[in-house]
Amino acid sequence: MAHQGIYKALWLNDNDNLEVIDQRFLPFEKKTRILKTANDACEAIKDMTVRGAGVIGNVAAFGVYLAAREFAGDKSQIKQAAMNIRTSRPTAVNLMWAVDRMLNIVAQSDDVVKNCKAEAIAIADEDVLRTQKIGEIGCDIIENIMAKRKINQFNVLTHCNAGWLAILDSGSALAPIYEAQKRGIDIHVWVDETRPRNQGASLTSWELLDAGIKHTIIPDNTGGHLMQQGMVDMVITGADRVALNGDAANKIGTYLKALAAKDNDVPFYIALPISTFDFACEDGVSDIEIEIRSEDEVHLMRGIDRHGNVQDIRITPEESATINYGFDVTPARLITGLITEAGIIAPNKDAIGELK
Ligand code: RUB
Repeated sequence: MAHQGIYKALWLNDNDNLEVIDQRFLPFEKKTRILKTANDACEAIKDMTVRGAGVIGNVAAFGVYLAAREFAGDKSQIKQAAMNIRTSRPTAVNLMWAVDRMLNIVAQSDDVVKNCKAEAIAIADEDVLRTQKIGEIGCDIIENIMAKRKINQFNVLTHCNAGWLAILDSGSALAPIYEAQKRGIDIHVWVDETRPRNQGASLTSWELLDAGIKHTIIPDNTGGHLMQQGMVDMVITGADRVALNGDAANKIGTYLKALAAKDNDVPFYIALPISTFDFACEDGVSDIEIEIRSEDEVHLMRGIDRHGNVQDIRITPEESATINYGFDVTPARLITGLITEAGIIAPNKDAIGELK
């Protein structure tokens, strides 16, 4: 619930600094990190203290507020800091969307500090409402499929983390699952581990465990087999950027799940707020910039040793080359529908264009 800048994944603390859950240490340790400056916000996005398209957008928005405070309303310094934040990661469009919205306020305001704070809170409050709506609309789909197929238990497969750690306050892909729990639906979630950073194994599982929702963590290569065996009723993922033609960028590996879903007639939905559409991008597969991340994420795995210490251990020969694309693009033809706060949108230019 929205209440004056206090949300599950981040909040304005008593000193009016932005406090965020440090997602790098989950599920082993629940630590927070305090962001006092625009540069702190920028670093937190870059080093994955915070991640997930929605939350990156929120940290960026509050980051512009921190800049406004730090530079006492000096518009040119705020703009420079905002542009640094805007380029901190390339793929999730919510980051650029949020910074541009904040810069609009900066340009129009006399009391820049006050208005930036209000706007960052407004963006976050809107996300809370958007994800509630996404949850309700997505859960209606679940109920429809269950009624049509006369099944009493529902198995959904998800990739990466698109829960409340990724977007305030109930997530995108996980919002229908939280809503299903509220409605008393017997739901079970297949959680892709999501190599190389394991956002599924470490974050989605942590969220679902906390909520008391049945789930099973699976190696990334397992989904196709489960779908072939009739063990998946629906796939839902979030998105980092969806183009005007309906192509959707999401965590690397999403495309393979969509292919397997198509081959097995499993409905494949993407859940996203409208702020994740990039209306200027005509063709997702050819035009969305895909982040390439550090080779270390492939070479090293984070875990906990038998003494309870969080450790990074190497799992590869040091000399072997690796490549670490952060995202891939699922073509629109593989997507059953886009679950947004405005309803279920067909993944094509006509339907998406109407949301502009
Ligand atoms: C996160 C990721 C998530 C989407 C969901 O990647 O791919 O599925 O961001 O976004 P990363 P949201 O962990 O590299 O940031 O839930 O905000 O719609």
